[in-house]
Amino acid sequence: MLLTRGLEERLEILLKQGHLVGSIYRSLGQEATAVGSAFALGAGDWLAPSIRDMGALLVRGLDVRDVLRQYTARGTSLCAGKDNTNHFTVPELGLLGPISPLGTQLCVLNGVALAFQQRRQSCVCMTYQGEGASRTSASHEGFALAAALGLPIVVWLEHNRWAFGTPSSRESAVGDWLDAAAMYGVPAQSVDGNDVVAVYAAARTAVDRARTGGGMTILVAETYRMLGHAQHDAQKYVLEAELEQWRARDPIDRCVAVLSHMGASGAELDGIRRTVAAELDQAVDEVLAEPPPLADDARTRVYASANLDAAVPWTRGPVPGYGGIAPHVRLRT
Ligand SMILES: Cc1ncc(C[n+]2csc(CCOP(=O)(O)OP(=O)(O)O)c2C)c(N)n1
Repeated sequence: MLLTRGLEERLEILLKQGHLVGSIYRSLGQEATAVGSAFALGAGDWLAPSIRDMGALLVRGLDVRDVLRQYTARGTSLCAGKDNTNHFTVPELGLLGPISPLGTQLCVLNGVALAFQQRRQSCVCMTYQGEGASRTSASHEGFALAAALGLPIVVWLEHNRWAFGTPSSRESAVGDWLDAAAMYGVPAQSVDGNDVVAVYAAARTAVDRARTGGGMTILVAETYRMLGHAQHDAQKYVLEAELEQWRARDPIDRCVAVLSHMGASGAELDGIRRTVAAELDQAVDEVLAEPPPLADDARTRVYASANLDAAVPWTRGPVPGYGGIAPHVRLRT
């Protein structure tokens, strides 16, 4: 959680210094949901984060330098400078890049989960949606299909009270977002999203259920978006008193309190903070020294096969095995 927060703080500084080409969407106050949940996954599982789930990427093993390269659009970045947030897929880490039209990501991850189910692989998928995203038609389709097919998937509904400037009370007629989750006929549970241990425990139960054929679980993380939607949003529509209430529930402070109660010394905790800061300082220095993309990088890392040539026209042809009846779009190589 400290690594997540420290990394995002550095990104904010880099933005103000002019090193970022886009914006940054902080997960301040929501770190426990991303981190605790991802810890419940194992090797071979897949995770599709939302923009607020930096912590989940780091737990899955993404190098902080890869995050910095991405936001500073380095030629060395996962998208070779073509994306400036986290829209990348890393198969080796089981990471499926977020998809910008809200709600659609669940439908795509359903495809991954369906493949696991059909191949009888005991792997699990996990994804996240803001409560705003969960009001889209694509999201409803995704939930309905995953529930009907009993797909091995865990979905976090991150109830952080805001979708851009719209309060969650204006996004839905339900008062309790657990009701919205429960309507799909699958197990649903409300979780204190600012309590990393509670998040992990709920995720673990849901992941185990999915892995053993029990199908989808929806987990509602009760949390709060402590900053504006992105850097350009000063969050003027939020009452200071409300922010104050949630500041008192800061997930890192709460975790520190638990660790102290369990016997961790102040020196130990300071040591963790220093290690994290040193790692981030070094990563920033390294990445800023790396080169920008070359013009040719615009053509790389877009398609799965490096041999595809965008100059060759797309054509329609018969699908093998369907008697040549069904049309199919494919690339003539
Ligand atoms: C279908 C669609 N509509 C609108 C947008 C623009 N948009 C991007 S993020 C966002 C707010 C999302 O709110 P929520 O899902 O609650 O997630 P949060 O930002 O609170 O984490 C909006 C409106 C979009 N990307 N896709």
